[in-house]
Amino acid sequence: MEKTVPVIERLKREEKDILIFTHENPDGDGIGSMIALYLFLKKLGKNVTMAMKDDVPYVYNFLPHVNEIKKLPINHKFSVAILVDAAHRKRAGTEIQAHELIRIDHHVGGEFESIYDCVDDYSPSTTALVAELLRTWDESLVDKDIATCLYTGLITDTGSFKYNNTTSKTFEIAKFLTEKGADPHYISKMIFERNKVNVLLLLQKTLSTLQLYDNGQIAVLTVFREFLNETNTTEEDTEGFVNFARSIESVKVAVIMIQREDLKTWRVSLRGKGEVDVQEIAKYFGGGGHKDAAGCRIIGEYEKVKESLIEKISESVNRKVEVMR
Ligand SMILES: [Mn+2]
Repeated sequence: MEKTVPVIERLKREEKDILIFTHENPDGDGIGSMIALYLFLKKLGKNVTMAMKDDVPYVYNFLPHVNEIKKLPINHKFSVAILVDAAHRKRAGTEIQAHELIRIDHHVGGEFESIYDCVDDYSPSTTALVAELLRTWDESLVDKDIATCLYTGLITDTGSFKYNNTTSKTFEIAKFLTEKGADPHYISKMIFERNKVNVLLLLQKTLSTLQLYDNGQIAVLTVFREFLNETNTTEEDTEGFVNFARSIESVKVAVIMIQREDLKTWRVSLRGKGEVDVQEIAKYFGGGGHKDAAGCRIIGEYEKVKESLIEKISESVNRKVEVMR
């Protein structure tokens, strides 16, 4: 893919230190992209470090070489830093020091900063872009560990090939990675079948908050801080909960509001089903994402925050109906 060529040429030239980093609250796509790129560049003898602000979430602790991920911030200025799976370096949640920035991402709304931006918002995942990049560079260096990391991001960002970002190209990349040693059964088992009982208890409490609006077109779930305390779980354990709200037949937009430690900030995740562009809604509240999956942060009192969200979502849902008529 031609978009990857300037990045490859730039990295080939790099003889000093390279940092690879991803966004805070990292997911399978961010971590998978980061480790895959790290392993590949290491094989080429590059001086490379991978780092992020948060710990590796439990579900991704099976990935190869996770223990080599360093903690951000790092008090050192790198020659070049590669941001994966985020539109802006601010998404790292902490300061990054580097002379030059490369971006590999598939989010909508980032600004192009240089020719070293490998951004394609049609790509199902950042790992799909990284797979293309590594294939273009030197396919023979893609081994089982690298393929495992890339396959992980591909299935987590496509909901195991269920979301509308899944195309024949997605399966083509999955085929390539499987041929390189990624084991689909093993990876799915590690990600989706290692739930802790506490997480199910948290899910139970969260589902009890379900509220429907606009004739069942909008579903809202809430994770109050006390739920996390009572079940001895963390915010990262709520990953995927919003999909239960989305799975309701009548629902067009599903929302989960997660109360942060300060009790007044709400981390909001929005999920669509192809009809309503939830990225637009998130953008209104200062966030971003994709058409079917987006997020934002809102500060305020619970009922008021919820009300303003419902109002905005309701506008989009009803506008859609009008257009369809
Ligand atoms: Mn992603």
